[in-house]
Amino acid sequence: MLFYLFICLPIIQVSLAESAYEYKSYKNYKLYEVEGDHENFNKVLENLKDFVELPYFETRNDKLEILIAPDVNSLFEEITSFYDLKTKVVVEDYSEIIRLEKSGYRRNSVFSWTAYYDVDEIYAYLGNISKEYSNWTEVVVGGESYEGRKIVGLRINTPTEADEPKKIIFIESGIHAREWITPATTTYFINQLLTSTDPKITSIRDQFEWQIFPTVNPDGYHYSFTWDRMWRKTRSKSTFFCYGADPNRNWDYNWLQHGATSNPCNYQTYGGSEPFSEKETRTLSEYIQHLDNILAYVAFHADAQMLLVPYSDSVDHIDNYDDLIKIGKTSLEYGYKVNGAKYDGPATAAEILYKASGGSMDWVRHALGTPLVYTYELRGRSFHWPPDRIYEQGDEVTQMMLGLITEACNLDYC
Ligand code: 0X9
Ligand code: ZN
Repeated sequence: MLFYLFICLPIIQVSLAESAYEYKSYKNYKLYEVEGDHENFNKVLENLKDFVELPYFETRNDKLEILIAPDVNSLFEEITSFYDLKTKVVVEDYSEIIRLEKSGYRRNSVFSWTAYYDVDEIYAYLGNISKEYSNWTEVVVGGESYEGRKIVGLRINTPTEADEPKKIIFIESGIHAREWITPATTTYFINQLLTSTDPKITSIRDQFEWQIFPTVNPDGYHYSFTWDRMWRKTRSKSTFFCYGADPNRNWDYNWLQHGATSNPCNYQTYGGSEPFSEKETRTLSEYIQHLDNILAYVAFHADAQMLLVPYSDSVDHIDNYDDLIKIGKTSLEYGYKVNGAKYDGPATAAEILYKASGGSMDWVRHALGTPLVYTYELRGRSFHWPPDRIYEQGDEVTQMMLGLITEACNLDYC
């Protein structure tokens, strides 16, 4: 305990000082891109990781992206220069991005896709829309959070002549609190399924039972919305001072093997005290386990702009890998036609992103044998996406889902 107290102290001091009374501003935090030897990226991170506040870092496209607090700036410059790394500031003042993001246009109390909304507002939208389409939609509860919130989703199941129950398409989104674009595009997609007059969209709506959960980490999302924009984890209490576990490292498959840490004070990838230690993952996994006949499990993340297939901690290819790739490619082609945005993949995370164990996608595939399992990493920069452009990714996701289903049916999965 003393050990954690020691390593957390500087981090705690910063966060208490800045966020005890108001939304953490991130004033003068700089987003850096670092180029050079990868081994040296790790050395820089090793030097900083447990001693200073690091709200975000990730290696992407051969570059390290890292957000640096003003009081760490000179130390960071010193260490990177010591390891012969080239640094470039890509965002001068991170608080400016947050300010713009929060100033999205809200039409008088009508839920829309030109602003970001807190979890209660998202749930209110689901409640309202389910009343509007009460003959074939219902609000469903997929689990519960540490702070006692429900994990609320929408079930869409239009009437059918067939005797057989429909296959289910399950959508999980918002497992990482700060990836705000994912609940926004998921609700956008719900709206498309319910209101679009495009026969292709109404046809996929009618062909399946949909279970769509826009924010499966409601405490974390609320915290990110009201206290700390960069919060990723749940909000369970781990030690006197450290909170939350990474809900995408907490599922019971190869738990803590790769890309996760057992340090509860780690801001990003603490895997929890044991598999399913988090109420969110435990209750949601129980809910999913009791659903019959899931054809596809789709998880939405941001913002690596790629499509991933299981497993995330191995480069081995699973038995229907070729089909998953073919279906994934068609999905990306459909998405590309909307705005010309090119995604990496489809591939395993181990091949194009990094190895990470304990994610929902891997557990679903391993424990339930669900045939089609994907993680979409949507677009953005360090989890930000302008609110007035949510519709772009909403339309892309709609088409990507259409492409996925079209190709899956071509290959006889439907
Ligand atoms: O690290 C993650 O959990 C995901 N990337 S993110 O930047 N959104 O945090 C990648 C998830 C890959 N899938 C699994 N690990 N199951
Ligand atoms: Zn994520």
